[in-house]
Amino acid sequence: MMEAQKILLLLLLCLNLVSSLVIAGAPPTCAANLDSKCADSDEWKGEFFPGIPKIKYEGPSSKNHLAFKWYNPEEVILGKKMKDWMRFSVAFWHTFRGTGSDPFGVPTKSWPWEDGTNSMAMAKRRMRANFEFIDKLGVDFWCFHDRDIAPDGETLKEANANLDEVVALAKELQGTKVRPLWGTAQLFSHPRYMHGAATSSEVAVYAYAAAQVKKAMEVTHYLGGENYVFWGGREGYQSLLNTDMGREIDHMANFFESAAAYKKKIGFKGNLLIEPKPQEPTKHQYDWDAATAANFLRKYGLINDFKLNIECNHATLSGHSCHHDIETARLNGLLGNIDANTGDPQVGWDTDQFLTDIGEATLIMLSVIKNGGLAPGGFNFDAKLRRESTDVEDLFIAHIVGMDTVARGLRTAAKLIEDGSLPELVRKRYQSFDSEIGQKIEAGKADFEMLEKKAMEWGEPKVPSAKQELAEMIFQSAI
Ligand code: XUL
Ligand code: CO
Repeated sequence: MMEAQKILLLLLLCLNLVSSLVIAGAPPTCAANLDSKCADSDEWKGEFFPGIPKIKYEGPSSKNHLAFKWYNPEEVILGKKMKDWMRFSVAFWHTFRGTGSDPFGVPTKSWPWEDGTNSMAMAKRRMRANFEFIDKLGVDFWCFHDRDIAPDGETLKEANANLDEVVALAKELQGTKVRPLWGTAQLFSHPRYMHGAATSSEVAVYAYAAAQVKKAMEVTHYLGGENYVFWGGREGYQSLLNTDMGREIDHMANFFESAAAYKKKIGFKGNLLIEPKPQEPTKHQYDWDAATAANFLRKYGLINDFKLNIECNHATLSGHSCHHDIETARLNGLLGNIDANTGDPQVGWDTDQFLTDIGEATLIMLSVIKNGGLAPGGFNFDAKLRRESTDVEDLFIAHIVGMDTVARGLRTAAKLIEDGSLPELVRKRYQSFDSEIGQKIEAGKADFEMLEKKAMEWGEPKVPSAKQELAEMIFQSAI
């Protein structure tokens, strides 16, 4: 061995010793470098998040960054416990598979339990970390894609076997209270899906996607999942010159029809949810906002079989506010779930940030209250840490601030409803329709001849103020 190599080896050994000493002094964690019992065994009794307590509600004056200031799960607001309004969920793919990589850079996060592989042992260790996280955060739900939680296989059969093994562990770790808010199949990252999954030009890809969804529905059902989601990241086109859009959208409808039939066949009682999105990352997406998705469902006679999963960052990418798409879904009777996140208004792609805007959260909660809640849906944190946030505790802080923001939105929305001046402003704005003629219009009993007679009789209408600034004043004074 050359001298330089010897010195390097010595240096590495020293470093290793120092890190072992640091680890020995610290509370135990399921670190990858512990050649540890926790790698894939049931013997591990240590913690993945040592030093992080169970997160408690301490009220708005608390300065503890590991406590809730606004989310008090058992507190009753407008007749329902906060936890039942929210039904918060942790997204496995961001929280446990997010690495901080982006189109310009490699991963920035190195969680102590990760060994850099996509092995079965790693999948199981991550699953244990997931349930410790969920327990400490105090939520009842989690969401997953098939390929986040278990490694893919050489064949579909092998991939299914991997999934079964990890799902069996998840079932055991879930206990009796925790369950998936929704599960889904990952039909976008593998090259086979480059032309789409249900809308691929290749029938073998359509069949492969169907098989993957079939399996993912089965495991979601087995885990007691409350919903099943379809997000078609690659269902769209780059150019209409080489695309038969009509045929592709028909295929998408065929696919959803088969999924609805299979749901009934296996007795899955949860909702099937379609998640609209304008582009990912370069395609023109077929179900690009709540209205387009609602029209699609109506056109193909699927409106009674599906609801929508509205993601805030997707709504803003389609040029709407999150509130707009939630209201559109609600008014179509389709509001099934919210993927709670936010985008950066200056950055034109899916940044999936944790929602921290209280005004936005209040608007969202006004819709959720009108909807009578979201159950069996909830709020899934489809959100990730910034690339620059690299401490383990950041995972907790991000969820805590997200939960507190939505909780604060609920409190403010309840205040606005109880105060009554905003609903009264809206009621007054439309009160002319409470008249005899207005009621006839609303009952569909006013024909044009009758309306023409009235218009002649009334003469030039007096048009009142919309009082928008007053509405904004009332809204902001409640926050
Ligand atoms: C991607 C996205 C997905 C879906 C599930 O933008 O939101 O994670 O929620 O596939
Ligand atoms: Co989403």
